[in-house]
Amino acid sequence: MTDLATDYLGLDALLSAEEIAWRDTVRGFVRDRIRPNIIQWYEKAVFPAEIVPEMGRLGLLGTHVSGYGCPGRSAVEYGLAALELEAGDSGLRTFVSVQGSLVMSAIAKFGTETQKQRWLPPMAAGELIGCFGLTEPEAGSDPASMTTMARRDGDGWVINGAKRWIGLASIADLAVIWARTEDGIRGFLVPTDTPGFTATPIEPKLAMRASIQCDITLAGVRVPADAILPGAAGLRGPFSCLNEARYGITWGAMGAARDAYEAALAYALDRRQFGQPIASFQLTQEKLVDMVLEIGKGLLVALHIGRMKDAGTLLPEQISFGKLNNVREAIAICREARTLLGGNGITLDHSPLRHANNLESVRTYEGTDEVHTLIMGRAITGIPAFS
Ligand code: TGC
Repeated sequence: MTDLATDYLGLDALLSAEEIAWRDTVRGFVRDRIRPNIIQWYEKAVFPAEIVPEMGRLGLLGTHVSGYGCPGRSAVEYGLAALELEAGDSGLRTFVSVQGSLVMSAIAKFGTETQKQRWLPPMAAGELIGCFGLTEPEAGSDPASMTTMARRDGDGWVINGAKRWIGLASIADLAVIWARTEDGIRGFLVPTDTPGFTATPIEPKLAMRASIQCDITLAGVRVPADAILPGAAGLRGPFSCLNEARYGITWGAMGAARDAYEAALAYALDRRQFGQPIASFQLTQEKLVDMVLEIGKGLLVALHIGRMKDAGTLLPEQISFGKLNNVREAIAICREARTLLGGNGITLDHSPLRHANNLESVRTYEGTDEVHTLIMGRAITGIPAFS
């Protein structure tokens, strides 16, 4: 492969030496710890919990949270980590997103000093795992319609309800549960060993097989008064956390796309049909070039959005641009990459279809294509068209 094959636009020139070094560190972790095992994890539907402390030591958990033992890296550095992790597998990037962007950022943004000191250091170290309970069986794109209730009871709260599609819940130590109260939607820190809390993995799945997504039931779950996140009132709280995760996806999806493209390119250079490498055919080159175009554009979008995030100028509506565009293009790239692999592309020996399957989930969670389209539609017309 040529230099242009791996970085056509020379985008490394837009990164600092420190950013490149960090990116390469994460790339090395993916090469050594994820790539050799991902086929087995994916096939057997195993989340490799044993690598969580390694991720903590590397600084992958709560990457851009500051203080309390967290790495305190920039948004661009967090994005580069997501890019490399998702080149390995979306399931592993999803874990890092749930832990850092959703759970740790909820505590860092909205928690008390005591809550931060109690939970953030062990979560950054990968000693404790968190999950984020927003989505419900009947409230997916419309979390405002959630029915999980928290009512005051003596000096504490009692929570009743159900959550669905909650990453890592069955192995989590702590759940951030968003619930309706008489004062609107509030967040609660619920240790998962609290009586009445049950998490059940949703199986079997055709995507995200190296990760875990669960149903949660909350049956009379009693938590003390200080379990509430005092800084979050209303949907603004969970949506602020979703911004972080959606931002990471903007980068991560391009990692999956890049890996699928590189797999297809290597295969096309090697695979011979009609007496020549299939990379020599015009139709093959067109497919590869289309992938390079969209990966280059997607990475530029991710980097620009990351630089705006670091500058403090990024609007949530601009994150929708990145999430919508980059996941949509990534899934198209992965599917097209599979076509270059022919029948061999449907085996787990090759990554494109695994990535494409994973991206079906990524396309849906953290806001569907439709939700992000309508967020952008509202931003440019001033007219909400959600209902
Ligand atoms: P809307 O009236 O627009 O807003 C309500 C309040 O929230 C504020 N807000 C935001 N704040 C920060 N960032 C954002 N992105 C925000 N979006 C809205 C808004 O300013 C308002 O604040 P306030 O103070 O005025 O009350 O609310 P809406 O109900 O009309 O929103 C419509 C819509 C469709 C945009 C929203 O509901 C939405 O984004 N829906 C998609 C939900 C979603 O992405 N769900 C996926 C959850 S993923 C998950 O739970 C975990 S997946 C990972 C895993 O566990 O594996």
